[in-house]
Amino acid sequence: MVFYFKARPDAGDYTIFMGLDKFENEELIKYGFPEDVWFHVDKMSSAHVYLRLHKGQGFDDISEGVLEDCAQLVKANSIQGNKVNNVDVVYTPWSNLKKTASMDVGQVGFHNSKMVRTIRVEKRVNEIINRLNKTKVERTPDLRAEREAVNAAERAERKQHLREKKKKEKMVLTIYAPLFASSKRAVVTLVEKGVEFETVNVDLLKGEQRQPEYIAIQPFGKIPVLVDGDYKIFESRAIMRYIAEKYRSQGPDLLGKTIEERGQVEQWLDVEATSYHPPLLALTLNIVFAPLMGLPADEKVIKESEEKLAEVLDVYEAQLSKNEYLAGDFVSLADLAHLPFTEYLVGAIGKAYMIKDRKHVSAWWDKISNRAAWKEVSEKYALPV
Ligand SMILES: N[C@@H](CCC(=O)N[C@@H](CS)C(=O)NCC(=O)O)C(=O)O
Repeated sequence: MVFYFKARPDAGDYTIFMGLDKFENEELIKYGFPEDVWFHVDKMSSAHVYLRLHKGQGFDDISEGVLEDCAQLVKANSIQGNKVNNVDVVYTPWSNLKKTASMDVGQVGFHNSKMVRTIRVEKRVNEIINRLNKTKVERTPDLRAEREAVNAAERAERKQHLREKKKKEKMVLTIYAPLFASSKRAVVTLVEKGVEFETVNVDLLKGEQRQPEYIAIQPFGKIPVLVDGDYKIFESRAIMRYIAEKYRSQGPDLLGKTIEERGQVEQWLDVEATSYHPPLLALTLNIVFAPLMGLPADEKVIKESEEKLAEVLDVYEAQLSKNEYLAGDFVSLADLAHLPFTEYLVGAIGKAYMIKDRKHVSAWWDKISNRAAWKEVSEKYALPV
């Protein structure tokens, strides 16, 4: 038979329990829970009192009030200890209890004496004992079955945890709309890094990017988007940074090795986004897309954009006469970010001379556009127009 008590309610819902006799105590030792804390009057015979903590709680989580309840109860249930003042009560986690075959019934030792704490009980406090006794319930539990049920639940939880972990590990990244130029910044970074990914097509020409299901993923209705499990990121250059950072330990280090190199990579990524890309985008829209959509090309915009782009490329020429790549003598995201739209420039836009006429820019373009990763991307995910 086991006696169950409720600790002071203001401390939370805690059960304190003790066995009927030393035989019952043996069962309690055998089928205890990792959350159980064992109490005993030091150097005197006493009941074995247990406090069942909540899952995940440990020794240090016992509040002063609950500790006092347990110490009072164990003192009151010691024939000798109940009669004297100033008794010491020892307590330790159930897992620290050591029981060997040679020990007598009711005898117990500790694996680690450092895990045993002592609390001094000056005198019996009847108010505490009476309060605890009012909550007393007797049961004859099947301790072994209870323990086995908990073991089974823990095993199931561990299995579930493992399944989820495996699922997460197996989960491949998904990139939306790999065929379009902005998306290819992300795609080429994935390929450079040797990261497995899946693709989902979004037909911009049919306006699929404005459908509510897509807006739920990308509120601006733009591509690309990268989905990584529960995580989602948009803006092509942000995606590049995310991939390069997450998979830093594999493939080429596309962010630079030092803080100074990283600074240069960021600087040239910004140059691409704010100085190189806008005039090149204007050329792409007016020369490649306008005719497709039956719109007139704006010749003034074309002229001004070419002039602006030429000025930017002159700065690139100077930079690339000093370094092999934009951010230094190492290939980086800053270079890769240029690939998709420069492919339009030397291809459908028909202005390859802007690159070829600049010796260092031309050498740089040859190098980056001949990288295996880019070749794979431009072949596998050929531009739709
Ligand atoms: N700054 C964004 C630009 C994205 C962007 O403009 N994507 C274009 C395709 S290259 C798009 O989604 N256009 C569809 C639309 O505007 O409806 C990025 O780099 O990700």
